[in-house]
Amino acid sequence: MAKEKRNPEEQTIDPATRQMLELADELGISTAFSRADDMVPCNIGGAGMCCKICGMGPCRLTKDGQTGVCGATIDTIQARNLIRAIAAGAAAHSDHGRDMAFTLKAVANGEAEGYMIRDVAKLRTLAADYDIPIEGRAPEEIANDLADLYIAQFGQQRGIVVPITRAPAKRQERWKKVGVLPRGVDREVVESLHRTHIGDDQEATHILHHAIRTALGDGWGGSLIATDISDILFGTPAPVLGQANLGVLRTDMVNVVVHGHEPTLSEMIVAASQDPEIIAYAEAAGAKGVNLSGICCTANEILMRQGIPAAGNFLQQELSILTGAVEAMVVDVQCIMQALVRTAEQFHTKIITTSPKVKIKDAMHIEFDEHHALTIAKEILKVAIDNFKNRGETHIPDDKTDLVPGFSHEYINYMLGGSYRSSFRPLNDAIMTGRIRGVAAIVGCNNPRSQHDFPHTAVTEALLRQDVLVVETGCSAIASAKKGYMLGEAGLEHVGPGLREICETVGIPPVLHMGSCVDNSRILTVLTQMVEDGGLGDDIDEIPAVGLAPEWMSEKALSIATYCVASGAYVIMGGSNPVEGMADRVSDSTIVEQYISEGWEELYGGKLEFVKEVDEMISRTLDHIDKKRAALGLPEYDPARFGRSGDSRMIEIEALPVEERRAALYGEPGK
Ligand code: NFS
Repeated sequence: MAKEKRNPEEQTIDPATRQMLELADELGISTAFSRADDMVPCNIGGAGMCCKICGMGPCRLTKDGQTGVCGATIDTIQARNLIRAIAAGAAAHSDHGRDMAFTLKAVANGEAEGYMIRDVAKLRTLAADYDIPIEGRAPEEIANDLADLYIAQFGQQRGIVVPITRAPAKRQERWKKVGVLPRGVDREVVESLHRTHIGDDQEATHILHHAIRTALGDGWGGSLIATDISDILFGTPAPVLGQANLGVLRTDMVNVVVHGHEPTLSEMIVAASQDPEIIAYAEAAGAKGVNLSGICCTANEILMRQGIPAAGNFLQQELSILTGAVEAMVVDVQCIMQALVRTAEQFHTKIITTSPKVKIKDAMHIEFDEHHALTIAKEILKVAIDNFKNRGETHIPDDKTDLVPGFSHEYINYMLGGSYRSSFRPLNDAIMTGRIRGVAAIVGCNNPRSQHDFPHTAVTEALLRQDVLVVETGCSAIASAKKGYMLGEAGLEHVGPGLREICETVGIPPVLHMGSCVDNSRILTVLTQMVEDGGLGDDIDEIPAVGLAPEWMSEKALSIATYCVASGAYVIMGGSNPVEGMADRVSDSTIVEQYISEGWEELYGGKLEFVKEVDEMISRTLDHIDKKRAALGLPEYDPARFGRSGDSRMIEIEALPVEERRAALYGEPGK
């Protein structure tokens, strides 16, 4: 296959990214975009047809009926590759959850410098869910018990992981019947690895049965634990004003970009950056202070809680360094490219690794320890400030867009019903009447194999026009933020009439930012409450909703997709299909492809499909939503019925002559 070099217009739709890619070309610096163009993907491995789990191979199965040296068939190999990826994704999310649980334990025992329990109400609600006594106890005592309970979920051998008891009752019954309730988070990941060792589980559907159990241990285990504890320690998100894109970098301040996933360090860096000692230190270095911004899911964590701006999503990490304006990029875990170090060498930027689990060759390492977090955060900021004097020419794009993130499950409840009648009732009602056609969760990564941000925003725009309410997390959320869909009125011209009315009445943007990738667990709890509030069936698979990851690339995305399917959702993944096999040559789809779609749908009511074309993603989403509406006996979606109340009606009324306006507002006199 010939190598194809794309120009910046073809590589991304984002103007700031284009500008930086042009600069990279000029300077002869490689980026993930240019490396993707140079590296032709392996079509054998990419389609799941390569097995390298033992030393007799690697075996490449490219002909119909061919097997590996051990006799493994293509189905076995594809299923093994898929479950291993899911297990790695589940491990990454869950290990994050574990670290959060240990931090909570340290905070409860007064051993974590700088941290405190910020959301006592959420702590008490969760503790009560698990029968931990709350009356007459200090938050620290309750937190200590909750931390112990959560820590135990990882190494637990028998029983079920406790957060899963928060799923709808009917769903739990289904999981019990099929035998996929996760016993312990780590146990399921380990079993995935054991089953896929040479000479073990060799029936594709049996392997994939355990993939469901492993992924459920992530979504309703590790990830949900991570979200719960982040809210308890740093506050449950509520709307706040923020900004997104590379234009958030400043010429007159020390720029520190935090990148990765865990909020423990980044939250402390936020606190340290506002410390008078650090501000004075920065001023002494000739800067106006420290300007923090985020990349990837760390960006989402501090954006939705503190309004700290997001410099960009996954594919903008290297580009932020190309601006020449970043004194330090501080990274923890996940989605961090090794290429950052080579790029940083061309500028003055210091790459600082902080996790005991992640070092990058030639990067500076300042190890984070939650017991001395504030001290370490200040040390890191001083390294950045000391580096300010080495800054050369800068090229900061002008682009930045305002947004309002922070739509946690709890806030949506409050927003729709106030403190005393918090509820999802208005949302359910709007779906039932057809004002809102359905709900789509658009999540996940960027992938340089597609045009950066295009699949995310194209799917989002099309669904908004069709009155589909969109919730987003991760890099997808940052893509929408940059386009302005997360700012009330600003995004509304793209929105269908019924959804527009709801946005205007409730005062929400058409796309709700629900947090980082680990916070896809929030989407599970939202769907659960939609079921519990009634009118949309009695299980998640009955809701007219679809999940999409239009630019997926990470193993975590596969784990998320799988736990959403197991929870009843139809999930569409864009880009490459890791179980495509020889589908195009032998039949319409492989056995594994069929099983994760039709097979899983029979068992869980949700299905997983890999769809390359954006238009196809949109049409399958709408078909599924309409099918679910029909199954619930809801009226057929008809955009002509709505859009004549709320603000748009007021605009029409205000344009009328005085008498008619009065009549429209107050009725005819005497009537
Ligand atoms: Ni999630 Fe993808 Fe990474 Fe976050 Fe972005 S790349 S799977 S969205 S930052 S985890």
